[in-house]
Amino acid sequence: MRELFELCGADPELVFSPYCWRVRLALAHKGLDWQSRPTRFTDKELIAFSGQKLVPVLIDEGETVHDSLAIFAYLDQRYPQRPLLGGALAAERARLVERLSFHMVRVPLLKMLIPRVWQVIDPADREYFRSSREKALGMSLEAFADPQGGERLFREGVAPLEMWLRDQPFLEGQASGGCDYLLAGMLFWAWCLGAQPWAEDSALGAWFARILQTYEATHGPVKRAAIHLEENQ
Ligand SMILES: N[C@@H](CCC(=O)N[C@@H](CS)C(=O)NCC(=O)O)C(=O)O
Repeated sequence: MRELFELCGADPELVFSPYCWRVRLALAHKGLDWQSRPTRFTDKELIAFSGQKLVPVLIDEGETVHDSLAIFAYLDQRYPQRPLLGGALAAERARLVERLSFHMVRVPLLKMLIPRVWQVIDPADREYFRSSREKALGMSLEAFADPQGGERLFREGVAPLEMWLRDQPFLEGQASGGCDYLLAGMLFWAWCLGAQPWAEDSALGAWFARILQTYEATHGPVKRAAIHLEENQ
């Protein structure tokens, strides 16, 4: 059996982590099934066997792999059909895309999504979420969160991708591949938390819809949170 330990909210079906979504999309790309193991922020004992504290963690045929990009590489090596990363050179390029998406997309989305994450997580996770994020950010959640500013930064960050996707249906060309899923995982994070900072009729919006539809065609509707935020959030 293949098991995927992935971050969930108070509702175990609400899976929203960008890194876990990358792995779901990669498994779907390979045509592989998996059993979800919903894991809350503080469920560290559930993943202790992996020797570290973050999800996603995949158990496949007795192998334990963590880290989304390492899981992509593992899946390519174990299941060579429909490569995600391709050869060593392509894998290095994917690492570059991963770093770019981290800074240009992940940071703006974090500014947008913090109030939403706060709402969906188990109340028992909130103290851990606050203290771990405030330590990493070097400031309070309230000082960092800026939904409008984050949305503006997101649009600026994805502007080059918008141009790219006007010329071809996927980042990787005519068919989706690892780089598409590295970025799409970030957008699934927003989507599952009920946000959509891209226009539906944009090239980026059409690209996201293609990836979402392909995933939903085999795995059913993706669960989204119904979130009501105050005017200024
Ligand atoms: N580089 C890792 C990052 C994994 C990561 O940051 N996971 C987050 C979920 S969004 C996590 O497990 N957080 C739990 C915690 O902060 O304790 C990857 O690509 O998989």
